[in-house]
Amino acid sequence: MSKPVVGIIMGSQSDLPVMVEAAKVLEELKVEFEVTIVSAHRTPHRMVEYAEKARGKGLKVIIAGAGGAAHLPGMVAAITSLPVIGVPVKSSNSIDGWDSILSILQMPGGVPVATVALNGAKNAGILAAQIIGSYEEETAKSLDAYKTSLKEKVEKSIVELDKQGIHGKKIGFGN
Ligand code: RP5
Repeated sequence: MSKPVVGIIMGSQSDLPVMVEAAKVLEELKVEFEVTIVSAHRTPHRMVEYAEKARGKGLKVIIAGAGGAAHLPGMVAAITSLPVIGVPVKSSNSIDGWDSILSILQMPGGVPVATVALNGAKNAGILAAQIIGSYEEETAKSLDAYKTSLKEKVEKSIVELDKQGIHGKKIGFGN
C-alpha cells in the first residue's frame, strides 16, 4: 500500500458522519488518505504538530472539517503551505451553519482556505483528488471516469422521465 497523500482531519468525532463522505469518495477514486481528529481548541499543540509535519510525511492536500467557531481549517492553513480544503460542519454547537461557514470562508488575505458547502465533505474529497490528479495520471483517469458516470446517471434519468411521458401540459406548464 502506498503512503497517504490526503489528510482528512476534523475537530471532533461528532464530525465523522459528515467527514466520512470525503473518505468514501477518495476511496472510490483510489486516492490514499489518512483520517484523524485534531481539535484547534481542545488539542492546539496537536494541531500545530500535525500541520508542521504534514508535508514531510508526504501529504499533498489537507481536508479539515469543523463546526461552530470553526478555527481548525484556517489555523492549519496558517501553519502549512499545503492546500487546505475547509468543510463547514453543521454541528450541535452551530447556530445554523453560518457560523462554521463564515469562520472557514472569511480568511484574511494571504492565507486561503478552499471552502466547500455546508457539510460538503464529498466535494472536498473530489477537490482534493483533482489537486492530486493535476500531476498524477492514474487519479486523473479515475476523475474522468467519475465525471462520465455523473453524465450517464443524468442521461439515464432523462430517458426515465421521457418514458413516463411527463411533459409541460401534464404538470401544469400549459401547452
Ligand atoms: C467543533 O465543535 C468540532 O469540529 C465539532 O464540529 C463541534 C462540536 O464538537 P463536540 O462538542 O461534538 O465534540 O470544534
